[in-house]
Amino acid sequence: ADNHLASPVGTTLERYIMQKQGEFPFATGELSQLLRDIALAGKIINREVNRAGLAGIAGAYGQQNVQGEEQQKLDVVANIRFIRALRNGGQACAVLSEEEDEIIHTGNDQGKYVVAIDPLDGSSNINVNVSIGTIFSIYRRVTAVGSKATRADFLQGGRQQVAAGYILYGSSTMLVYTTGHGVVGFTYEPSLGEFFLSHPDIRIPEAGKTFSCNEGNWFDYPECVRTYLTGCKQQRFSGRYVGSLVADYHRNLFTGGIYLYPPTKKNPSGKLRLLYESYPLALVIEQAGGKALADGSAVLDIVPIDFHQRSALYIGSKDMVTAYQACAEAED
Ligand code: AHM
Ligand code: MG
Repeated sequence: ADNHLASPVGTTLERYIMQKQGEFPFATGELSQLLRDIALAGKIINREVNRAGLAGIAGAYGQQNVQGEEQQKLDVVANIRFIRALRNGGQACAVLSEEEDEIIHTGNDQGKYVVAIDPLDGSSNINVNVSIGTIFSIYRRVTAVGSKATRADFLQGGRQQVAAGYILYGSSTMLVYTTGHGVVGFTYEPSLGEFFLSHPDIRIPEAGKTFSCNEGNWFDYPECVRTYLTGCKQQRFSGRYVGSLVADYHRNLFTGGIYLYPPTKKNPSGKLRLLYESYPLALVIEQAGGKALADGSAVLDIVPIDFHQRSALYIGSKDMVTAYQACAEAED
């Protein structure tokens, strides 16, 4: 008689993580807890992002800062909030952030994981009400539990990531991640404060008809990139470029497409950061059946040297990235 009460209302992230953990009997639950902490950080940043438009008129809705402090920039706020969530969560012993030069030790030296983040990506879009995102990458530490994390924990290489993903603050807020067993997507329900499973198995279409790059850099692009893009145009593919990596990537993940950030005069090694932009998105794309290249190798095979090193990035549908690769190899 009470059947209607038992009818599923959707799987929350919490429940999903619990179920998955049950499938791995020897898992200790620490990675699960870390993913929950990241989701919490996402909710907090989502709140700040949503409020951002009101910040300039703070007085109008009674939120004026009594100390008269200057409104902090959203990317700075996101950085602080994210690190705080990880510190309070306890599973991450250290964090590497786009916003900070050096490793941030959380004080949880017992934590088994380290996390690299771009807390709020899409700098040109942050203050103009256009989609932005958070990107994260997780490693199991290689240093002894109980000691302080070191550079070695972060410089393990892309294939050693145990989980990676992103949060997109778009028309809806979504969390998309992989733990190496496919890619799942959750959509945030703000009135309930919960992420719900909306995309249980994300696969990128093998072929696509969308290319995403900053064409303003055309005259800096290597010849092979121009050859490839010219081919896209001859086939009347669509050009789509938000200028927020997470947004461009997310669209291509769902509809099929390729995102390109080649080397330019200004950024001779590419613009995107290997550890917290290229690596995590490359792991997600490979897990979704797509492909991610840098110059000369798969992104995940690049040997990391520096925390903030950059890479070229050609990422998306398998067939498109392979076609680009053919142009690049023909030029060699
Ligand atoms: P950021 O980390 O300073 O925000 O830079 C990364 C962003 C990406 O989100 C985006 O894809 C790219 O830079 C856009 O660069 P450009 O404005 O050169 O096209
Ligand atoms: Mg960034």
